[in-house]
Amino acid sequence: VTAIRSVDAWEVLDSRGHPTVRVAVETATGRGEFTVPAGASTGTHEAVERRDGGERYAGLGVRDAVRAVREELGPLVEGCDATDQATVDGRLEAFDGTPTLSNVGGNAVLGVSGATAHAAADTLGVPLFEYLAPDAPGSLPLPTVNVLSGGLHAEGGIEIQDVLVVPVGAEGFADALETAWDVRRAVRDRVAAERLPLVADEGGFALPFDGVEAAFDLLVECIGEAGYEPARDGVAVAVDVAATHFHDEATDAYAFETLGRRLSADELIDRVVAWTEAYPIVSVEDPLADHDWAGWRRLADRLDDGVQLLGDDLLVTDADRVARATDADAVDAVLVKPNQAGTLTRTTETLEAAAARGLEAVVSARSGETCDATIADLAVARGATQIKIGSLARSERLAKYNRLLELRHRYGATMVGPSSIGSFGG
Ligand code: 2PG
Ligand code: MG
Repeated sequence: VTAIRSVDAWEVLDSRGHPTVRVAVETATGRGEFTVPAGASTGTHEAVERRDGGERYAGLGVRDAVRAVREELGPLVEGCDATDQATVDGRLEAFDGTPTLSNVGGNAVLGVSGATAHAAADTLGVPLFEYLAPDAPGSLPLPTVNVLSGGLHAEGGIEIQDVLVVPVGAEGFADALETAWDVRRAVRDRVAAERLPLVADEGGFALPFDGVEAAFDLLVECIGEAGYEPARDGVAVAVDVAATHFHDEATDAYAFETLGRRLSADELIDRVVAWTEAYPIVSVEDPLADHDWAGWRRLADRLDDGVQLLGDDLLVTDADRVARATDADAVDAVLVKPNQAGTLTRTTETLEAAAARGLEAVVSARSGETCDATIADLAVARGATQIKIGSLARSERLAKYNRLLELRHRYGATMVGPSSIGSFGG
């Protein structure tokens, strides 16, 4: 009964209004859907999205990927056991034949992979997290919540992409969400006194700061205004520099418009270290471009033990790159995005590689999302200690936070949180 009977796909629109792929997989008694997310600040080595080009939707259409699911990938996996994710994903990967799934398209492949897991869980009559979990119920991740946005998610703003609030000292997941909400509200109240705050791709505020430090200053002040203590073990701050997107290969420099000049890798490293000394920052993501392994290593040497160095574009949810980065001592944590990997199996292999090597795992949404909440179940099932979904606004973000609240309420999952950042209970 768990054999895949049919695979269907169609084009839908994501939170940026861009076309994306939705796939439905059916067995004799079950059905599952998955909708593929999309990044804006993508890593050089991640799975490749297939887009149609041409006039339609400014070239962003995904009809070719949809057709590939219906005509090529569907027939390939029909008859396979939906509960045998590794075999399904193996067939998809072998058919594509490239590491980045550039022939068929990572969006086509991940659509089938994700919908297969949902169909399997539905057929077995268990919630997705339980189906994906070796030991259910797992623990809830510490939320890292976007408050201020820049980079490619809020053009015209600061260079760095996300300034996040991390409620390290919260009593549990619900308390962590409330704390982050209070801080976001305090920022909103402060800004709304002068202007209507614009909301960026992930629901954070896009503000015209004079420099990155002004963004940190505002967030830290608002943590205090909301009645909390800005501290690494209280209410802390995280940053996603997303440096790849403002690194200029020709000059090997980082274009820092708000400074009015370019920074070398070492100047950027100095700056990042200075931020962590001046502000209660507990996590730094993608501080350097995704090719600069030596730079990451130099920064790792200089960062305080209480600051987590988190690889996103550098690691692209790839188990081999996780191994390389841990051997080089270049990261403490890995960001995990299923659509960077291209299949669920590769995603769980990356989570396993991280666990085996003592790295923290931060399961993450993309900037282009839908109300698909699969990553919430994945994070809980696989014991990810942190999650990054965006801000506490916009339905595509809240669908995932709300799913975590459901896992807490209905299944009793509790927050454990990262050992490197703090310890939790409840
Ligand atoms: C990131 C993600 C999510 P994008 O860089 O971490 O914030 O952004 O999906 O655009 O790559
Ligand atoms: Mg990132």
